[in-house]
Amino acid sequence: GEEVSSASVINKSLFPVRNEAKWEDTSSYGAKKKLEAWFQLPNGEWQLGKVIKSSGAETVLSLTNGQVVRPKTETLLPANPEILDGVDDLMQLSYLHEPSVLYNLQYRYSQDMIYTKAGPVLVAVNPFKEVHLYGKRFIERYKRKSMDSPHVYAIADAAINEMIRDEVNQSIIISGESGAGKTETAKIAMQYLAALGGGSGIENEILQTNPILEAFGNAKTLRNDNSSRFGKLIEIHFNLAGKISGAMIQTFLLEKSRVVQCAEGERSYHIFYQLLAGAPLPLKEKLNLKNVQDHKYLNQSTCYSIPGVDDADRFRSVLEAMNEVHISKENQDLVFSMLAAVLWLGNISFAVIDNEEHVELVQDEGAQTVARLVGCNVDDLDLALTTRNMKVSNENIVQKLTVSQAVDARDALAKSLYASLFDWLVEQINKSLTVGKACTGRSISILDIYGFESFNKNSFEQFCINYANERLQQHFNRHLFKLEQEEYVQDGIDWAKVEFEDNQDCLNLFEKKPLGLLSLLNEESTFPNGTDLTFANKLKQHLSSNACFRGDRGKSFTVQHYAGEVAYDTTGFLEKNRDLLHMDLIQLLASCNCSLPQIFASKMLEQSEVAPNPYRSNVADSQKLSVATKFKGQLFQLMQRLESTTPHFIRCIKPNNSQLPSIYEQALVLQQLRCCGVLEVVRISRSGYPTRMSHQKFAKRYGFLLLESATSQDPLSVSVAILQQFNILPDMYQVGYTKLFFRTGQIGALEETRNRTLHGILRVQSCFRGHKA
Ligand code: AOV
Ligand code: MG
Repeated sequence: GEEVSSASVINKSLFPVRNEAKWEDTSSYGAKKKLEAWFQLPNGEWQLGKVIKSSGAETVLSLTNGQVVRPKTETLLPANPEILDGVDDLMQLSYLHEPSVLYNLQYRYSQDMIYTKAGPVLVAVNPFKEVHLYGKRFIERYKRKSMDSPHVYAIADAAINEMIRDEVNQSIIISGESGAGKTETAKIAMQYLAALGGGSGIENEILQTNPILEAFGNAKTLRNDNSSRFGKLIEIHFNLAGKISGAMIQTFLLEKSRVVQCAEGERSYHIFYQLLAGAPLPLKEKLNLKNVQDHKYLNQSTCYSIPGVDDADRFRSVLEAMNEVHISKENQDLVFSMLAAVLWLGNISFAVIDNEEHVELVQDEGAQTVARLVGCNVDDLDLALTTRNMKVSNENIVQKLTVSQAVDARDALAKSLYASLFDWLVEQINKSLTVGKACTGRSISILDIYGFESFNKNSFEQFCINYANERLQQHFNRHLFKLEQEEYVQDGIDWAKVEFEDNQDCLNLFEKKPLGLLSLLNEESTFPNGTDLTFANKLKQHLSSNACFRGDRGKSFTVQHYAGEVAYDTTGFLEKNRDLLHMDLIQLLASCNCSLPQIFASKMLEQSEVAPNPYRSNVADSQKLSVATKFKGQLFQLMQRLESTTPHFIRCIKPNNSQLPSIYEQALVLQQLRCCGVLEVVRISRSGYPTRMSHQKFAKRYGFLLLESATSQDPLSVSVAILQQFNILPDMYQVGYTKLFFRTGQIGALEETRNRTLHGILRVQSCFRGHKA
């Protein structure tokens, strides 16, 4: 890995290293005055300054660049005492506000300490370089508990211990925006769990599912060279002896559209490029594979490779992984045939004959190759792609398609083949992972789902992704409040329940029946005359009274998400929600003499039978459930499953948009902290008692400040004496059975007195030393 001195790149003027705390406290009694304070620049960034003078309303502050400013005192935020620099839990900060949290994370990040606790949540800042925190040695240390700094390993370890101790299933829920490090974090957690072993190589099999799923479900986007385009939950099963007995993977809503179209600078799914680069010659010939540039689905973007990634090499890793999870050679060949069929579908074109009345498949190399790979007749392929059988009042009529309808049919077939292949692969992997079938034990689930997305243009994909994030956020809120409040109750302190801002209104906006976003979308999707515009208009007509909704001009609307506003453009919403594969195409697949298309077809038919939909009476409609409905169902199931587990939350943060190491962009980090709810947790903590210290520690740390010794030397009595001497108001703290609980800022004042006293002692000592010399 490349070694970059992270500290060197960091903007020093923003966050000076504070090592010379010599400035004087000019106030007569310093307890309430800060020596340093945070000052907000006009561009929104925060700078630390030394307080030169404070006269009530105005404070004179000397910034690190030498500039002296005189802001209103009320606009300043107090800085934490130095002793709190880089604390490994944000809960330990006396002053919890945006600059102090930002500073603390950056302080740690510059020293490659990318993990920090925010109370019960682990915050992970993406290093974009190799950090030496992983591997056997570290796993061992966390297992032996000889290391306890915040880490994914520590979270995984806690999950294992709690699973065993409480006999409750656990979950590790990872969130954060695209490129923040969720997938890497999930793998690190899996690594730790796998190190527990299981026998018969099951742990290695579990790890080997990653290269397969990433090859088929990840792609290079503008944000992330290895962006997951699906959500994943992996449930790892343990037997009664605490060893891994198996696993089960569930996936959510793969982004199908990428198979047939992708933006400039992005790529389609990795596996296509890997296959083209890495397939041995005989396979290449058998599948009639050409160069990347020759396949239309891949050449819409001129991006064919990823810096630092060898696709051919990755292909070999995927083959190895497939062997490891027991996908037979024959099945592997079938998989590659399907991939090649998808690629060649993209090269199929249509010719207009009979004055645009009729369109015909051009029976060239593309059409021939597709027919051969899926095992059908070229004429049948032609018919399925260019005509449509319809039943109108018990009469069969054949409708001829226009060119654009035929192109849509072709693309729908490609998307559906790929998505079916993905699902089938997951099924094969699951079969291999559940050999043991030991349902007697417990499980730890790891959730790696797409994070909240807000782009300049947001479509149906973002709509679904952000809806999923609203659900997850609710889960996050509920559990954090619960945990927080449980600790108070356990330690026996008085506690009035904290109210918090929940996102139920936004969830209602999505889920309410019949007047919610999802219901209205589904309804409009079934109207033959429904368009994206009529859909947008219906939303405006029915939802404008909802505070989380705003109708915009034309086909747009805005949702006030917990993480911020997102403006959606309804273009393509209905089509993507319907996601129809016409019955003619399903029948074509069913008639193929290749086993995979047959299996795919029967799955689709099965689905349409078990899920009849009253307002989708057209028999030709294969998928009776809309995408949104299926997705919502999956999410509800997921939430139910997570609800029965003890959750462990990891929030990944992307420190810059360039995927580069050692660059920490304050505004970007801040926006994510706000979005992903870390500041929310901090806010919750502030209204409670964020600082906790055991009686022992408190007595030891501040006991020497007592003017007269306490009546008893036991830690609790000493603690109470300190509280009294420093006149800490009764509603600023609570005394628990084992700990003292403080409101924010209280320890800060004590710390300063302690520091001043220590400084005084030091000064006196150096004086003496001076005399001797
Ligand atoms: P994501 O899963 O959160 O994005 P990834 O886990 O794919 O993000 O991380 C993006 C990239 O960041 C990786 O490919 C690594 O190069 C780097 N990275 C992340 N975590 C680490 C780490 N702990 N150590 C070193 N490098 C890391 V998305 O799936 O796009 O929402 O959809
Ligand atoms: Mg990912």
